Amino acid sequence: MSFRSPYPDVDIPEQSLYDYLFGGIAEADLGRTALIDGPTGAETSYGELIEQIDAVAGALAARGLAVGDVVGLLSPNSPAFAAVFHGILRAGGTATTINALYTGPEIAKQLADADARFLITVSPLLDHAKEAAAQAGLDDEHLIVLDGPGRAAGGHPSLADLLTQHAPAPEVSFDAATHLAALPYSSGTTGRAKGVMLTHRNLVANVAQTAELTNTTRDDTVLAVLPFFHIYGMTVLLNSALRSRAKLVTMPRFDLVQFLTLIQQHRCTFVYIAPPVAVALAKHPIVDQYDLSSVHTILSGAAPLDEQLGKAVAARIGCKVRQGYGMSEMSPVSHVIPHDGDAMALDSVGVTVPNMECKLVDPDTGDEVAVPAAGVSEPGELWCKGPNVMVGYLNNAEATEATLDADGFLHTGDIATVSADGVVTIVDRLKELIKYKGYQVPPAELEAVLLTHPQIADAAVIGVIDPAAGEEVPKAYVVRQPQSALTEQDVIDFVAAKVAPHKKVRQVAFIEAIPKSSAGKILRKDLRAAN
Ligand code: 4UW
Repeated sequence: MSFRSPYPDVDIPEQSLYDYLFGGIAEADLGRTALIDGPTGAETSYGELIEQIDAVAGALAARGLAVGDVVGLLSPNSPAFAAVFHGILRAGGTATTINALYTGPEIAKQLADADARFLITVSPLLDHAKEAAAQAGLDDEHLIVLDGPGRAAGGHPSLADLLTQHAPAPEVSFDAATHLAALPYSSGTTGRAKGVMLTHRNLVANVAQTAELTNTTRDDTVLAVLPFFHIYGMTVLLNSALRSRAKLVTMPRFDLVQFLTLIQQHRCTFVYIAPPVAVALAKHPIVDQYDLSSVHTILSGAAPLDEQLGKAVAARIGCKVRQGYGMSEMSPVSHVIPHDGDAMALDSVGVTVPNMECKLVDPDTGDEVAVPAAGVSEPGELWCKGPNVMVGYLNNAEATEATLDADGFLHTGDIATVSADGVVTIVDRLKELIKYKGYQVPPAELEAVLLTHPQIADAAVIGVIDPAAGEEVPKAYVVRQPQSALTEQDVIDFVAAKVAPHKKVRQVAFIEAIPKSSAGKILRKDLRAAN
């Protein structure tokens, strides 16, 4: 028995994301502030943002970007990110957004897999970007450094070069229902990171689906600390907040003092976070030194929020705390506690968004779990269908088929319950994915790194809860080669040198053999049970 949103379906216009967000902008809104660069205070109005988007689109097209070409975007949050992201889409390109903490080889892998034609970055990341561009076969003309000195000064093309080129935005036409807008990477339920194919329609739909439930209004000032490269920041900040004509204050990375200072200084009203920020807000003594009275809502997502923690934040800041749930493969929001959801438990993820159909399926039997007439259902894997669900993984029919079934349901790999009134609670994770501070850590990737060590015979990685921090961390089970004197710290250091900081192995255990099925699959359940 499937269940749907308690809210009526909404209209999803057949438009490009640019047309949907900016096409109908009121003349009076062009002068409103769209973005404030947190560190410098520099402001960009909606009118200026649109001009920049058009100029970036024109300059990229003049440099040879064709409809359907992929562009890598590797940058921390800034107003320029917004102009470039939407400029790529405006030119008919597809943005593959890359984690700014990635190592050179990690960036190169994504660029090569996505077949990116350009890489756009910032000068602090230039070393990694150059290494990656060289590995992916991109020459200097195709590496753009937003804040760089520019072509005239002998550097790479810069944002100033693009903006002063004054090339008109190209006339492009594509089908919003099928044309790819964004290609974020996610490991999904198993294996390594894969390109998640999201169309213009997917991204337009998710803004429309969430608009009435939780989104910001034109009176909001939104702190944009969640990274724009991740689907959560991309949809709720770059798309939803801009569509509602709110004001975004960008932060390049999380820093508690800067976070609190910017809220106080700009009187931020709406703050999207992941659970580790909630821990700081509930517990850190410094929070009391700031005036956070402007905040009316804090929305947490990307990993489970503890109910007591959420309540502590609400009491301390004096605001509403809400939780949402999503997945890159759903553009991402499928569930959220709405504005008026005060009665919903904070450890629930609220109700299904409009235009989506969901069901719970027993992973052992394949039977659908009944939605109860009263009380709460049995747990089951959450399956979701709707206009925000990806079209598939790039060049990976096998992974697509394993995740998206013939009826169009996406198998999330999360275990949930649903109450009689449609409130969903995520209770467990079936898939192998680990979340560290809301970031994805694909175990398969770390296992491949571990196996390159000459003293490691076999390895498996799972997520465990670190009792001190109360959060999930990656733990490696390692089988040493005979006579190896490898220590736990050696293993941690070896992986740390090869991956982005959030993917570090944080615990190690040496064992005799990795438990495996007769088909050779790692029995992660057995490892989890041993913890
Ligand atoms: N509780 C438990 C949660 C939760 C969760 C996610 O990196 P991805 O692909 O995507 C995300 C997206 C999160 C998100 C987006 C928009 C939004 O409004 C919101 O809430 C405010 C959250 O994280 O990882 C997807 C996986 O992350 C886990 C879950 O396993 C999911 O499949 N996850 N949110 N609230 N688990």
